Amino acid sequence: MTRDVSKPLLFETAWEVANKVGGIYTVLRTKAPVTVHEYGDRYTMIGPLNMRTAPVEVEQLEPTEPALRDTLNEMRNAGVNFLYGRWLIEGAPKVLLFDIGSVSNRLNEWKADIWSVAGIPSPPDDRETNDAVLLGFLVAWFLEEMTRREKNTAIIAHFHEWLAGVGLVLARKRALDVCTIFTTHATLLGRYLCAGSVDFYNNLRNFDVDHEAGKRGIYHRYCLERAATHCADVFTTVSHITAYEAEHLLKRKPDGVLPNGLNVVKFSAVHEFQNLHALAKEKINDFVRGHFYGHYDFDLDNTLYFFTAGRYEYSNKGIDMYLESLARLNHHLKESGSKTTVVAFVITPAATHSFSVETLKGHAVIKQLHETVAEIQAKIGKRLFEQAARGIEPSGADLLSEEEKVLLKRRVFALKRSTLPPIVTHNMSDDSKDPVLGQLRRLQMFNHPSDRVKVVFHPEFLNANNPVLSVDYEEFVRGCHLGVFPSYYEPWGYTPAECTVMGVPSVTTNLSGFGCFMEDNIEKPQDYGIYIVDRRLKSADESISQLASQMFDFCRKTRRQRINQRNRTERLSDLLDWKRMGLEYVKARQLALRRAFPDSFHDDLDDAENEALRKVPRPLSVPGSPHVRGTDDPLAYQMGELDLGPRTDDEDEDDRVSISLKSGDVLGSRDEDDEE
Ligand code: G6P
Ligand code: 1S3
Repeated sequence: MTRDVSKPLLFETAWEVANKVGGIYTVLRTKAPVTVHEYGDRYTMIGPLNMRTAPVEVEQLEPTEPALRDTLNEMRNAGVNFLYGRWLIEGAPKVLLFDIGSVSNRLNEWKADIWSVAGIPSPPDDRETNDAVLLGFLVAWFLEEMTRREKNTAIIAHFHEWLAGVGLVLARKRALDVCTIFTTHATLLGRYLCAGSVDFYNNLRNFDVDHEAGKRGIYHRYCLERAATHCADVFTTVSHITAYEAEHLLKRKPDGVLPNGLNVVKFSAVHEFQNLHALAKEKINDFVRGHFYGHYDFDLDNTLYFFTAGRYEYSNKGIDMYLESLARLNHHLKESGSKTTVVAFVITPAATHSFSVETLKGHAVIKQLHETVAEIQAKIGKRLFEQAARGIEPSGADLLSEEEKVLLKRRVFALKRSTLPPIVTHNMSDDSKDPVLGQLRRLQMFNHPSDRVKVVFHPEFLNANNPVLSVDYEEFVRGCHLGVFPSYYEPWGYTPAECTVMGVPSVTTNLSGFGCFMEDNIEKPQDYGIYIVDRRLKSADESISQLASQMFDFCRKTRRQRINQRNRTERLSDLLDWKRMGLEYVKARQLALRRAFPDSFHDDLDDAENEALRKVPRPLSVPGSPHVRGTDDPLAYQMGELDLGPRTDDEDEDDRVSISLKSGDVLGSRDEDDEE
């Protein structure tokens, strides 16, 4: 059928629409403004209805567009419950959240259906697969009704990750008149294989995928993922390294790579983010004083805060390598007689009971000391004023009353402690089996006064209502000096990207999508505060040494050098802005339209119209798309058919900020006193 492809409708389905689980939530949320800018009301995100979060995140609306209104009415009449409305985030995209519980009575029927149409089994007790089936059938039902009612306009259905892929498989099996895109943000098998003790990257070509999936009890999930991959008009992933992985594990070479961006908010005063660093650091200082009470014998002015954060995938996220390297850093700092202290945080959620008594006590005694000093300070001020007003010259000797001296002494005694400062802030549910604690014990990192590297394991995500570390994640990142993310399995990796846009240097690896992207685009990433550990060609031991020496070099920077480096890091944020990255999504949609509706692309259209159909819109008031190394790179998966060719000479000079990144420092002039 011929459909009008000039103003298509776009439905983007994912499990994490207004439903925070992991990185895909960040993709959808931060990408919303550019997609809404391009599609306006023709864009709707579809996901599951999470009754805990949706009511506070989504404002309910009545659909007005006839095809959508009638479709939803029909589904409602058939017993489907949903929430349609506006997601209250920047861009305010329309969302349609299906209550999968309202159709759970159809689960067995639909599972039988997916078996009969696609030959995919779904065992009874896999909750995630059951949810995926329910959501998938609802989405396919919705798309089918929409295509019946909306006959003229092309419809693009974009699905993220296997959990949303069932709808895509059904759309293909039912031959719905929509074009489809499948984006995978990881592969199921890749994640499982990497978490085991497998030499993953050297064996990618050789895995017997069905056998490996079966061995791990995920064969049915793997089938769903692979089916979505093969049913899509356009198949994409988030990085070249994951494209390579997908080609071997899912057996389809991706049509392109859609790297993840961020919604970059620039402060009008360049120095603002530096001020924010100082303010947030002061809050972390407060925490550190409380946590290390009794052993707080180091100078906070010469203390650096390192951190790693993310889901608790111990080896995939490189937490193991982080801890090993910290132990070596500790050794180097001690050996070199350094006066610098590093407080290294691990922020990752694990099963806990509550904050430990020791942690709470530390913060209580420091709080008491704060209050006592503030009280005494006020009294001293009053006394000084009285004396001066009466013409008596204050001597200073009698500033403190005997009572105040005793009170202060008591507060100081309360700070004494016979144990070392804890390495974990909470009571763990299973202390003896926890991998972080196990490794810290093995490495003998117990926050001894002689240690130059102290460790704090905070096994819970941060939030500003936290009684001991009262900062949200963003504020915490801003207050730190270095994010360390030595991942082994990381299709993209938002954590270092978030550091970058906040002007905080970070460590990543050449096995992470982000690390490879930076390596591809920037001549000397380390000059911009992006340190890349080689985990591809080096042995684990060599990688650990490399990371330890990167951290050691960082510790030797002066404050001035750190400030300069933060400025340079922050300048990279344009490179990660969705206003650039979103162009790859634009290309993917164009390719899907061309593949699904070839008859709608008439070569005999007059030039202007033809141009309008083909041309990727210019980015929104920012420089053009970043240069990605040429196709000689074996990991290069360009958006083949729609490759719009090399950029032309008539583009604005300013538009090429990142194009010359490989050959020169064009992200702004170097600071006078840059050290390297
Ligand atoms: C920012 C602030 C400065 C502060 C500095 C501390 O740049 O604007 O006033 O001195 O941070 O940097 P540091 O790396 O020592 O935390
Ligand atoms: C995935 O989430 P993860 O942390 O399980 O998707 C993210 C968004 O694309 C990506 O940044 C991350 O590397 C993947 O692993």
